[in-house]
Amino acid sequence: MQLNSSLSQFESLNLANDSHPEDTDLDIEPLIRQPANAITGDVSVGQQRNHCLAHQKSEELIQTLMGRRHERHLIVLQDFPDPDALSSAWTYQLIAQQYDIKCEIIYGGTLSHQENIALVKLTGLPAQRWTPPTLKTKDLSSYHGFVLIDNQGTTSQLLSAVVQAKLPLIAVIDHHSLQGELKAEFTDIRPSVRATATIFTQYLQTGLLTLDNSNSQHIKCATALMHGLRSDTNRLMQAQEEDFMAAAYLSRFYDAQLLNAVLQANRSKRVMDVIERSLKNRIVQNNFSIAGVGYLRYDDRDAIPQAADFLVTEENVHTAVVYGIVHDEDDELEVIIGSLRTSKLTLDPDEFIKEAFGQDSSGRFFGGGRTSAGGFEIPMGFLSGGNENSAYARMKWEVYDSQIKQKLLRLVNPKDNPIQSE
Ligand SMILES: [Mn+2]
Repeated sequence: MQLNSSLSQFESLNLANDSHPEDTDLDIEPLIRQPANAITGDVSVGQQRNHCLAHQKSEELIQTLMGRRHERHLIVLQDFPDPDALSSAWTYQLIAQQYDIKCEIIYGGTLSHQENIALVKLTGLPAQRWTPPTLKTKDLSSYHGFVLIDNQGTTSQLLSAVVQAKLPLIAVIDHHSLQGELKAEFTDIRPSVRATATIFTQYLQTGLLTLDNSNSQHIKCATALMHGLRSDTNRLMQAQEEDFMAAAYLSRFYDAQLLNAVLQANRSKRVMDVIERSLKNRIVQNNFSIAGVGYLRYDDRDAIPQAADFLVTEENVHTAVVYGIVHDEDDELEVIIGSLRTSKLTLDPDEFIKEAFGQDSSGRFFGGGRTSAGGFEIPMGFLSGGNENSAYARMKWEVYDSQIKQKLLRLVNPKDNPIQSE
């Protein structure tokens, strides 16, 4: 079986290094016989390091999963999961299944981007929405632990429930900057990698799961990974060598027609309206484009990053920030949600957002980011609701809008701020 053979490869490597250096070539041969190496023939030092790390992490993950056989786990995603998170979680579920571990993929918010809805529908991706009422019907003590993928718990409202139920954190696999101390049995956090899907594709390449072209679930999962990898790398434009290597590997399995169908999903009229508002309201200063879009419904939340994606395409703009007040169905709960997109290599979205908005009273940042993109969420607490009075609603928006602009412009037009380099 593939798993056993990959284990014995590690063992043989150790043996070779420890006691029989002269046999090294022979013993290592199966280990380095990977697709990427086979194709390129020669391998850069950096790539070799990546392969070592991927192998080491795969080995550690196998050990963790072996120790957790026959259990039930929850894979907790961010509230608004993206293709990178969804596809990576599905891959984890398929890997863990081989150890008779049953994983359920859950998220607390909603799938709001039309492409994400299409991805889940067209591939049959097994993700479940757990709203607060759903959570009440669940007996969390029937699970043995939880896993965080493409997030570190800071963007999920479900985290407090699993922590309260005292479920142990079994694994964290992510590519966002470190968000704080986490105690997990297995940790693979690599901020230098552009997509969590790349990390998972490397796991596949090391043999954690053997993809089979005649297995339709494998084909769909590989297609989802390809979509995740593309969407987190701005259609591969920000991809690096290891992301391309991962895409090359997936190209043997993915279904190009299915991917095309996912990408063809159209924007709703409400999303178009939000983009229009962002275009109308934007102010451009020092190559930053900043737009507040007012109130929008929870289900349309993903219009904000899409508007930011659009604003950053204007000439002389390198960074776009779009934000609005997102409310639930009964206007009870309101939260400021914002997105940053940048094409400026020296601007670190994580640093920028943390610097702009600071922390809440318990020391938690309002957001963070990864390469070229970031997001923030500021709860409105006591000021939530009361919008049936339109004068009040307008006034509330104006206050938040000015406050956010002040905080952003402090960094955009600095006298001596290190983040601004021009
Ligand atoms: Mn990601």
